[in-house]
Amino acid sequence: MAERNQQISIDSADVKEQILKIYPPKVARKRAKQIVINQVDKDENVPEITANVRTTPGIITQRGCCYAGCKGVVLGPTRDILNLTHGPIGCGFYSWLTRRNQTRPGKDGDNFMTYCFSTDMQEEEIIFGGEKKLRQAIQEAYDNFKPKAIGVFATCPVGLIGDDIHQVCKEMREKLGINVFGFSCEGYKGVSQSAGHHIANNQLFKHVIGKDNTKDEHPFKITLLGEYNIGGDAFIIEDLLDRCGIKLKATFSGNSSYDGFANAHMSDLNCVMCHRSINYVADMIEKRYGVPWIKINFLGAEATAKSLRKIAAYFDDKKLTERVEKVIAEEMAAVKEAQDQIRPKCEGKLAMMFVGGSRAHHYQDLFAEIGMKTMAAGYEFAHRDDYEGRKVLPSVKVDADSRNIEELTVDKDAELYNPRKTDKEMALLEKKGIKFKNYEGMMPTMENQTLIIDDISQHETEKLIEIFKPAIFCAGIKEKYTIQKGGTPMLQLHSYDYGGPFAVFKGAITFYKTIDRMIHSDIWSHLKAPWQVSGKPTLEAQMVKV
Ligand code: CFM
Repeated sequence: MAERNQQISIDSADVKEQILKIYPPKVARKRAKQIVINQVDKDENVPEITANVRTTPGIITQRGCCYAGCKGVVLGPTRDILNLTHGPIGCGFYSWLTRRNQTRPGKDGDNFMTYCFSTDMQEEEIIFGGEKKLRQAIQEAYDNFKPKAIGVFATCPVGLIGDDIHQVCKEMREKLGINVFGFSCEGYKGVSQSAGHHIANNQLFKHVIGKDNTKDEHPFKITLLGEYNIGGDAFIIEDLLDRCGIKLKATFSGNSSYDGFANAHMSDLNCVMCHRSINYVADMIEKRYGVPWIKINFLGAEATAKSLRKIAAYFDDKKLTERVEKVIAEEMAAVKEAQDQIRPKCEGKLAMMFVGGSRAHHYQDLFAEIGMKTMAAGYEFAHRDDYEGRKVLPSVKVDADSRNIEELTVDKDAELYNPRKTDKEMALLEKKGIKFKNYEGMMPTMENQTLIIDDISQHETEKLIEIFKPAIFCAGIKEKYTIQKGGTPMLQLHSYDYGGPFAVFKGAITFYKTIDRMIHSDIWSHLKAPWQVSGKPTLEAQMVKV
């Protein structure tokens, strides 16, 4: 077995075999398609991975549900849309303040995030229907809080008993004179939270975006899509953009407001941070209003500099470019100093990350900046394009689960469609290396022979750690304690373990220091798991052969 923290050469095919060998043949065959050994050719083509498919029953997955993706992820960070869960109290309660999306109160002070709103369905509603209770709850929420908008989220039983939340929302919208809209995001829809993102995006587009057409004369205004202000990331991104003279009109949906969403289509460029959760909105805004989108990344100092330069190049203004370069130079001085201190201590050490649908890619840049290598990575619920790059989209099969989700047909807006750049300007920008509507994916940026694993299971996690002994493993709360008890430093990349922010230049420095501290703490060498003390496992079990 490899020594911890050493550069190692292990045959990935052998590792894959070792991981799969415990599974019954049918499960092993299925998992083999989700465990891929990376191989990038000169045209950046990579092997195909199976993703966005149902988890095999019996496998311990880290995924969440559709409701979590809609109510928790995309709409959760909206401070002044009152989010009302229609369902049993558990769904509302367990999606209440469990994600570290921070917000500032708006000018009007409205911030409903600290409240948990639910219809608290009981047996009576399950049997006789819950629409009456929903109507009452919307009324009560309105009477108490007078919000601008109310979002209603359906949970599993609502879909099963057939409550028509959209009809209730329509009635209440007319009665109260505020925007009330619903999300059919029952937990069972789709194979993971990813379906919920799509449903959230569709409804935001249908019911909120485009409601306010006020013009904004700022010359460099952008909207940030797919940045959720975990641990304050969006705050420091906004500060940085401010210093560069770029106006952040709206963020979907970290530190966001209803008014920001309603007017977001009036900005001149959409910058997509988390492609997985929100690329649909970027596409729809472009089709209807003519606002182009680019992929940016504010995780990693180099990636941040590159993203700022892309934005400046898009606006093609000499003063803006100079200002951006000045800010980059100022920030990079401190970044370099931190890298010089930390890199020699971390160089060559191994990292692994299995997170959500975008961070397992973005955070590799931060590790690389202190010389660390990502040996294995994967997403919980991403699709093939997040792994292989957006160019594979035409070959992604539409399966039964995706068919469950409405595909909106979007046309050009008769009055507001306004391509921000002419075809000629766009072609020129492309020539300069700015790719529009493009996301290169995780695999083309990773080294050959690294392991890419989709929807990783607990067994596979433990096996990887046993074989590679990585210096650090990044994942979420569900895996955290088993990994730590086995003596491996573990950083939560969802919540940042109550640390962060990790975005832009300042966050990069915080990240380097966090990693350095974690992997050099000697607590791990003092730790002995119970089975290491007794020499025997504390519990044994066998897989049923099918
Ligand atoms: Fe996008 Fe996210 Fe992520 Fe995601 Fe998430 Fe998250 Fe995530 Mo947790 S929207 S895909 S559904 S970047 S909550 S802020 S950290 S799994 S990698």
